[in-house]
Amino acid sequence: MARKAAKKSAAKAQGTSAQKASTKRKTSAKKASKTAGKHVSAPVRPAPRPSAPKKPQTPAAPKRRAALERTTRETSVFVDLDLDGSGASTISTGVPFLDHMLELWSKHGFFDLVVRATGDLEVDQHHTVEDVGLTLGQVFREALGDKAGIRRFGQSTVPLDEALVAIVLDLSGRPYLVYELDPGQERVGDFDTGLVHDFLLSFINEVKMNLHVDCLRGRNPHHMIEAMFKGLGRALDVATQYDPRVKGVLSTKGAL
Ligand SMILES: [Mn+2]
Repeated sequence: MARKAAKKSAAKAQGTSAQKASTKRKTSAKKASKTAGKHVSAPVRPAPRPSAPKKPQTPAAPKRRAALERTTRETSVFVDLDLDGSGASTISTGVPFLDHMLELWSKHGFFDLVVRATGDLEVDQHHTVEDVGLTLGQVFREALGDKAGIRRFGQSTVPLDEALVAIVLDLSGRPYLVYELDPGQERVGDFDTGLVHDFLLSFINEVKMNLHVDCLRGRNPHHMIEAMFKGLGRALDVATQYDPRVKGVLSTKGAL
């Protein structure tokens, strides 16, 4: 019974192929014999090819991602960072204001970021904020790799209501911070605003970068600090992007 059905469908397929051949001379005999024995509906089409494993069209850019767990007697910090992300983040440092700022930084830098930190918050927030900055800096530096092909410099001026903050930076290999942001208040909620300076110092020392922060104007410290973190994310996004004109590292010294 099954054999009969197969024969019938084979005949049908051959017939269809033959018909097609008569109208379209391109259909080869080889193809007709291939389709014979299979149940095919007219018109005969080449069977979809099994999808081959996808290969990158061009040589793949190096994956710019790094992760690190750093534990001391004061804190334990885990950071996972992808420089070529989408801006997705999962952040839990025990300091809600810092979580808020790192989320903004990741979003506006298009960095994928995971931060998990536990620290001696019973002492104060200083160790935790500083060590998150330090670990993030180490991971950022590692993810950057040899800095070949990147723009190196970045800048961004970001407003938030009345606040306006300018960021200029250079992934130069030389740590230097100029921080001209006076929040005018010691605290935002329970967050010590002075810790932003400490966070940035830890970060830039590990990344080995030059960073200038100028708060051009502002009244509300939350706004000023938030504009600073957004601007830092944006400027780092610019500096880390590849420029096809940059061959090797963008330096007359040949090293960054
Ligand atoms: Mn906010």
